[in-house]
Amino acid sequence: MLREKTKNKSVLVVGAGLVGTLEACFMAKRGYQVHLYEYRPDIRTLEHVPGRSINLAMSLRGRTGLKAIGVEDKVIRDHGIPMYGRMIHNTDGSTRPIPYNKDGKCIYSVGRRFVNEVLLTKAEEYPNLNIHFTHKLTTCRLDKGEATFVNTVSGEQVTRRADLVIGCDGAYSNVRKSMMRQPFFNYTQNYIPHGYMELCIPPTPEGGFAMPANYLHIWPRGQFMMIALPNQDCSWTVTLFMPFPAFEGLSTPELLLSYFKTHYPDAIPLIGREKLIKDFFANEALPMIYVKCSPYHVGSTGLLMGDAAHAMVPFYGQGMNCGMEDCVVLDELLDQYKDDFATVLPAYSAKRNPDAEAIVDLALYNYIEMRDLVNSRAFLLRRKFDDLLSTIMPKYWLPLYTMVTFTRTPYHKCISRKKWQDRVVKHILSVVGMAGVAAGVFLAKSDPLHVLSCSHLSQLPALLSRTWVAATSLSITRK
Ligand code: FAD
Ligand code: EGU
Repeated sequence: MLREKTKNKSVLVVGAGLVGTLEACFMAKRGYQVHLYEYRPDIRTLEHVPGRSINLAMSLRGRTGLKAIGVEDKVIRDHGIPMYGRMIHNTDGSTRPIPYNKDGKCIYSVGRRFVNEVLLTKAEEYPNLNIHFTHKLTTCRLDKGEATFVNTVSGEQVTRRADLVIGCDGAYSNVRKSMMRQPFFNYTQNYIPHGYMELCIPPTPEGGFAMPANYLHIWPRGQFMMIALPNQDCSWTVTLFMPFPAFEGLSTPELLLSYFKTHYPDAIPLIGREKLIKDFFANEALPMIYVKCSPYHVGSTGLLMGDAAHAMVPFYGQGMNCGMEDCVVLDELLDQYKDDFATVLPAYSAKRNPDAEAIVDLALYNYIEMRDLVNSRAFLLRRKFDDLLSTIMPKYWLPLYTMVTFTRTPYHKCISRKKWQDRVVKHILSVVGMAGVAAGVFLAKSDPLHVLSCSHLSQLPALLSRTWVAATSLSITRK
């Protein structure tokens, strides 16, 4: 398996999270001498892992990364809980399922810790991969392939050198910090006004799921939103999203309960009144940040991947998926340019940056859309129209979330195709609108009462199909 070209080269990966551990496996598989450094102790030895979200939605892009190193089945088949659609919870407690896909395509709810552990165990199978836990990166010189760590147990400081240092140390990356003074390195970070808090719906007394299991449950409420993903043990992780001041406003159990009674009445008995109060006041709201930067590389010796390169808000369920796809894209370029870092790294930055920034934008756009448009009728109408077109032309007209979730269409192309679709829809609607006015005038002339009787609606399908032909032939060129 080891290749002549790579076996004498060393790669140092910083951060043994979801992306760093996967990337270490990819590089070990190519034959590099890999060292993976992680701040925390081995999570497999811990009882409780502190930190963010317990479960995540995994879709095609993440699965492609897992598959390449042979752990897809272990995660998806043996562990993942399929979610075939969203289940919308209305304020009156009624629910409505909206499937993701007509062919039964689905996404999977996976445990962050489980996936990380599977990846660590896989990493240990490579003889040329070494993991160093409790090592915190303090500084690095990416231009020299150098990184300095503090052993958090012994307090000892060590400096390591490698042919390539890859920073996979998350949204608050220290590796990225070291790039700030690099000429032409651009960087922005933004906090959004919302925070999130994780709550829990326990299993029923019989040990089953308290809600239909194979859905992503959503309580959309404009400024507020709640989302629930199923766990292996039949509990649910519920994530409450609210502006920080709103969290602060819920300062007493009475205020909390009345807020839940107003917005999520059906969730109170599911979580349990006492547990809701206990967990809410024991937890704190956590901030959400998004990060854009470029380029991702320094010469032929340094690279950023995963959240370190492109942290995003969670409103598309793509952060981990995108980070895992990073590993696939880098691997493809290493193939293409025969493991020559001096060529591969600039090519990676050039290829990946437009796509990473596209999904950062899409996630942010979704956050705004969820907030402002959930109840807008025009939005729902547009959505229906979109669905109609994708039924008519399932190959050609994919809704945006389908391209993002169920294909590996480069993210920036998802956006340009969506923009093209929006232009087409606008044309169709305006042609339909004009045709409607013309038909109205015509009918009104022949029989004024007839217009009010609505019987002309029967002509609408024919009208629609004709205007469709008209609109598409209106030289709407695809970009
Ligand atoms: P991380 O997972 O943050 O890992 C970074 C690692 O680096 C950690 O192990 C850390 O200990 C280590 N580290 C940090 N600093 C140092 C240092 N100085 N020295 C050494 N090691 C260090 N994504 C999805 O695809 N689907 C979802 O449904 C989804 N839901 C989400 C919900 C929420 C509420 C949030 C906040 C995020 C969600 N995400 C989701 C995004 C996902 O969590 C991240 O994109 C993903 O974890 C990024 O992986 P990473 O390995 O790049 O970073
Ligand atoms: C947010 C927080 C539903 C996990 C976007 C859908 C998310 C996830 C959606 C979180 C939503 C929003 C999509 C998936 C997924 C939906 C998606 C969002 C997982 C457009 C644990 N989003 N998320 N869109 O379609 O494409 O179901 O924290 F509520 S999975 Cl905000 Cl597909």
